[in-house]
Amino acid sequence: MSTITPVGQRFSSELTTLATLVDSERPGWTRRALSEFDIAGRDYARTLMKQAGLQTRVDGAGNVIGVLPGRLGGREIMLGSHTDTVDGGGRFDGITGVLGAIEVVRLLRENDIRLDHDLVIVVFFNEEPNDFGFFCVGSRAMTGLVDRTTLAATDTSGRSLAEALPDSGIDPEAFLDARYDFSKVTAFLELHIEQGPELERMGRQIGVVETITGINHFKALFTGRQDHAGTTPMDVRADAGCAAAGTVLAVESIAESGTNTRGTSGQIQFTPEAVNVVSANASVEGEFRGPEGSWLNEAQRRLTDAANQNADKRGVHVEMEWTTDDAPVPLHEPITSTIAEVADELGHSRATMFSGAGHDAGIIAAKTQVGMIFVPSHDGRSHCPEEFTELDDIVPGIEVLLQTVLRLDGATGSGATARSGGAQSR
Ligand code: HGY
Ligand code: MN
Ligand code: MN
Repeated sequence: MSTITPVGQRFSSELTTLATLVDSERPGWTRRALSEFDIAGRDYARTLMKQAGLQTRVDGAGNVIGVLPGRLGGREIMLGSHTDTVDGGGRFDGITGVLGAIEVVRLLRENDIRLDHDLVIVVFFNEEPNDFGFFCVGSRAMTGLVDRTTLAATDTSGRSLAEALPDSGIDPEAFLDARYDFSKVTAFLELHIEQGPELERMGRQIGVVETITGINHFKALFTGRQDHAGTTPMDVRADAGCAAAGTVLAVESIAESGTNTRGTSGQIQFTPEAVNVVSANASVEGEFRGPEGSWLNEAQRRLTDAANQNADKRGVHVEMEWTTDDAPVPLHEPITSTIAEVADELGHSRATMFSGAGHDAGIIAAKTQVGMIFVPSHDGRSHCPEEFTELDDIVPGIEVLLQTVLRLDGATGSGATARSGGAQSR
């Protein structure tokens, strides 16, 4: 295997530039989908793609797609991730995979290596949950998982996704028509930070992802009766806020019942927000995650029961909606074992892992073979300003990504050719 060392400084300076394209009025590094900052982030990534020699376009769903034509054409290897962040997020989630993929393109060209396959790089639109109840929006559009129901979804102000998309330069009709032809895609690979503590705890450099978590999102709306907080006796109240609070605690206790299972009530709203008023309405939005579809279904049933019990005993009405239920996604052989072999041959320690985070890879897996490569997260922190991965921990991930591409190209084509003796990139 010819060792080609990624140029860490390029990655680092591009990460720094991307980290300036954020909403400075929000904590951490905030570049939420459908914001002006997200547009700037994807535009910057497209500029880097062009500079790396890719033919670029933006599809009907806002996905930025770059192509490095192969010797034979016709078949593709796809790499990608996302540049949008959560509110108050970090600098590495998604961005590591986008900049890492672009670095792979540069290394191939600088070492005069021409793949058989076309190499396709994708910056997926809107991977993080948006205000309309959806996440992995761009990859869902590419795989045909969006429809007019998606467009009709509304945010808390009542605005629909269809009304919001044009502000990001996306025509709702083109959004519905953004299916990608995956029949020519041999494999999809995503480099990503682990976002958890396992690699650092084990002292390993590379995570070879076996399964991506299932995710069930819910939205519970409680309707009670607005009353005076001082004069209304406790036994005649219909307190929507207390019914919601009991449901939040049920999420926690249900999630504690499984292995690698998680439950989070990330958004809670009481209306009116007044310390001396019994809340008329309350909403709870959250999710369950886990490696087993059967557990997720059982958790969904148990929480629906708990919400109804918390509402009934207070004379409150509840409506429970499950907005997404993505089953756990086993990733594919021989992609996974190829990643492991490459890590071994490069001398990078590795561990097989479950991903508690969702990824575009989990959506693309319905259409082609998929593999994921993790690099460690410092203190296991992510979706927060403390999210951090050392550059020395990212470079091995890019090396594994590059060599896995070469291995897959060779395994399913006649193999990449170095037009001249490949120079060592430093
Ligand atoms: O929420 C997730 O798991 C991912 O980081 N979007
Ligand atoms: Mn994320
Ligand atoms: Mn991510």
